[in-house]
Amino acid sequence: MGPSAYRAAGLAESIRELGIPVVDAGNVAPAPFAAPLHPNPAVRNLAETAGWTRALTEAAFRHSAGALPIFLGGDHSLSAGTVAGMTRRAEAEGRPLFLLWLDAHADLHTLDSTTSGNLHGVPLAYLTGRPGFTGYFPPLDAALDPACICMFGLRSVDPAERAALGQGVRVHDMRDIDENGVVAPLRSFLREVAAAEGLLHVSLDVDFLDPGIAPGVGTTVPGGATFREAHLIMELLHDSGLVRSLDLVELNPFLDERGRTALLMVDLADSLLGRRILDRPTRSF
Ligand code: DIR
Ligand code: MN
Ligand code: MN
Ligand code: MN
Repeated sequence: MGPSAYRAAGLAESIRELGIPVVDAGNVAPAPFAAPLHPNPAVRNLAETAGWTRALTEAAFRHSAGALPIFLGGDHSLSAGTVAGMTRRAEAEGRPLFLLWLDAHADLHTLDSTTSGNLHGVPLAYLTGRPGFTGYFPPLDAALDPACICMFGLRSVDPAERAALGQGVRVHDMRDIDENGVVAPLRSFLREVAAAEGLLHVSLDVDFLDPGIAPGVGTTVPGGATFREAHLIMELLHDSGLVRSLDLVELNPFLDERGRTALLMVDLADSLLGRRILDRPTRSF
């Protein structure tokens, strides 16, 4: 129901107000995928998620030709497909893909290490080519170099994810953001993307935000990004001109309070696409 909630919150209309043409490409349907049973009995919805990954990889590649696609979820497992598709897009344009992961969680479990069995916890392990996905998920064209990934907002990391974090991913956890803010670390990452002439994909998990402003997600974690920290990140991203694609994920409208989380996510997408404080319509959340 996430995509419907974004449509109801006026995502397309508010982007059009910025003078940007918008096409709603509709919903993606999962492709069939015959995944064998996994030895980890916790793993849930494996074949279905692999099928979504296959379909979303194609959709992301196709819809990113000459456009900036916004992928609406839905579970964060969808990024396994959208980022794989954008890796293919970057490859086709002869440029490296960089990934900004805005999330309370690291989403670095393998199919073997996950204990919740929720596959929203595995996309970054798949995308960086960690072992154990062969035969269970579609084969990747190319694995993403962990050095091309930057995380902001981390505050809930499982022990099995900790070791993988040491493999070169840039991590700005909430402690780091509390001490240093978001501006300097983000600018330093963006400088690196610009220097490498990279394409930037941004993956925004609702639980990156503090639950006080964004209750509409199943995995709230206290101590998240504030309203202004989140908008400032989006404003800096817009100024950089480097963003090529965006995921808005993990919205659960059934947990939302009168659509305020959906509206906040729409507003953040607007900031990323160029809306500024002075030309923002007055809204109450
Ligand atoms: C936990 C929670 N690490 C898991 N992950 C979440 O289920 O693997 N990711 N909520 O967004
Ligand atoms: Mn996530
Ligand atoms: Mn999360
Ligand atoms: Mn999640």
